Amino acid sequence: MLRSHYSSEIGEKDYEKNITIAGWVEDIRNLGGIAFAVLRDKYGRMQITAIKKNDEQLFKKFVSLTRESVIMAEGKCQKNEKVINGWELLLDKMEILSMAAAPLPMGVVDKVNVDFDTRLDNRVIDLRKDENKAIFEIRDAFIKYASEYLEKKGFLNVHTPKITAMSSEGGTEVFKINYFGKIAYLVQSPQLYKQMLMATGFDRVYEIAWYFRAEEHDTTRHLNESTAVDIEMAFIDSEKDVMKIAEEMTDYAVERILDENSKQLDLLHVSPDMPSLPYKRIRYDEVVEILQKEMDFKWGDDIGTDEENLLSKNVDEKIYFIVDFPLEAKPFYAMPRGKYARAFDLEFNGMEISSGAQRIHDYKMLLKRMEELEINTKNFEEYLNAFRYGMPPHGGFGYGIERFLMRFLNLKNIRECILFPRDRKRLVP
Ligand code: AMO
Repeated sequence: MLRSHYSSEIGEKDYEKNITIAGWVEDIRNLGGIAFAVLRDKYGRMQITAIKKNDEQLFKKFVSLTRESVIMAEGKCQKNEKVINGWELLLDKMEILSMAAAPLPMGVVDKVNVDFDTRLDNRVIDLRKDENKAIFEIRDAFIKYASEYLEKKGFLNVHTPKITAMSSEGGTEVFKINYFGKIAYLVQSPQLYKQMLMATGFDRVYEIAWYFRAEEHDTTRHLNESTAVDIEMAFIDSEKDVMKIAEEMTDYAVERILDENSKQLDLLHVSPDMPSLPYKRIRYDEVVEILQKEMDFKWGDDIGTDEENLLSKNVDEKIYFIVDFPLEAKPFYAMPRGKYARAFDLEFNGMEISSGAQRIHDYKMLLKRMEELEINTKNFEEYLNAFRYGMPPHGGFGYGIERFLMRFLNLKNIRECILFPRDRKRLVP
C-alpha cells in the first residue's frame, strides 16, 4: 500500500475512484454499525467511514484504533456533504503503521489548555497542532525569503565554526567545553569569524547561525541556544549601508510571507501591518530625553527591557532603529564616531530583534581600542591576524530569528519559536 493522495489533493476528479491516504487518527467514533475517523496528514484532514456489514474483521480493527495512531487507508472516495471538505473515504483496506499508546500525555485536538511546560515536555505531540506547525512554516518562510533577498544582493551563504578556542566577543557568558583535553567554547555568535571573512575577498557573507549563550536569564525573550541571520559586508561607507540591508531584508521577507503564507497567518490570527521603508531612526540621545521624562536614566546607561517597553509606548512606529549609541555601550569592535559608536539596534514592538555596527577595520586602532578596554589581545591573536594583511572597511548585523518571529506573530514566549528550546532549566527533549 502506498499513499496516493494527501487529503488536500483530493477533488472532483477523485470521486468514485480508489484512493489511499495516510496519517494520524485524530478522532474516532463508533456508532455500532458504522464508524468514522478523522485522518490528519501534513496538509489537512479527511473523514474515513467504515461499515460493519461490509467487512466485520476490518471494522473491528478500525474501531480498535487509538487516537493518534498512524494508519494507511484505502477505499473509494465518495461525496458526503456533511463532512469536512465534502468527501470521505469508504474504507476497504487498512494498514496500522503504528498504534499510539493510550492515554496521550496531552491532546492534539482537545480544547483543554495544558500548561506550557507540559506542551514543551511533549513537544512532538504539541507540534501536531496546526497553529504550532504554522509557526515553523512561517519560520521556514522567513529564513527562505531573508536568504533570497541576501542572495539577490550578492551575499554568500557560509558556515563558521561553532566550537572555538578564541575568546568570545564579550557581553555574555559562554559555555565552556572539554575539547580533547583543551578548553574550548561554544560560540556566542559568528561575529569574529564573519569579520575575518571580510579579509578574504568574499565581500558579502551571511549565515543562518546558532548562538550559544550561558546567560542565567529566565525570561520570555531569552534562549540559551538561539538562531540568527548574521551578515557581514565589506567596502561600506558607514553603518547606514548595513541598516539598509537589515530593513530591506525585513521588508522583503514580510512581503513575501504575506503573499505566500496567508493560510498560516490566518491560523495564528495575525495580520501584520508593517511600516514602509525606511524605518524610523531614533538617536540614543533622543531615547535618553524620552526615558528621562518617566524614569531614572542617565546617558550611557544600557537600554534594558523596562526602557525598551517605555520607549515603545512613546514611539508611534512598531519597528524602528536606535542609532548613535554611546561607545561604551557597544563591544570593542564597534567603530567609534567621537563618543558614539557607529552601531544600531532594530526594535520591534519594544524588543531588540537585531543589532549591528560598522566595525573597526584598522589593525592599530583595533589594538588600541582593545587595550583601552583592558581586553587581553593574546586571546584574540587569530582574529587580530586577519586585520594585519589587508582588511577593508566593513560592518554587519545579527538578527534574532526567534525574536523576529515572536514579534511578527504576536507570541508571548520566545520558546514558541524554536522547536526544542534550551533554557536554564530545559535540556530535554
Ligand atoms: P547581539 O548580542 O545583540 O549581537 O545579538 C544579535 C541578536 O540576536 C538575538 N539574541 C537572542 N535571541 C534569543 N535569546 C538570546 N539569549 C539572544 N541573544 C541575542 C537578538 C539580538 O538582537 N555579534 C553581534 C551582532 C553583530 O554586530 O553582527 C551580536 O551577537 O535578536
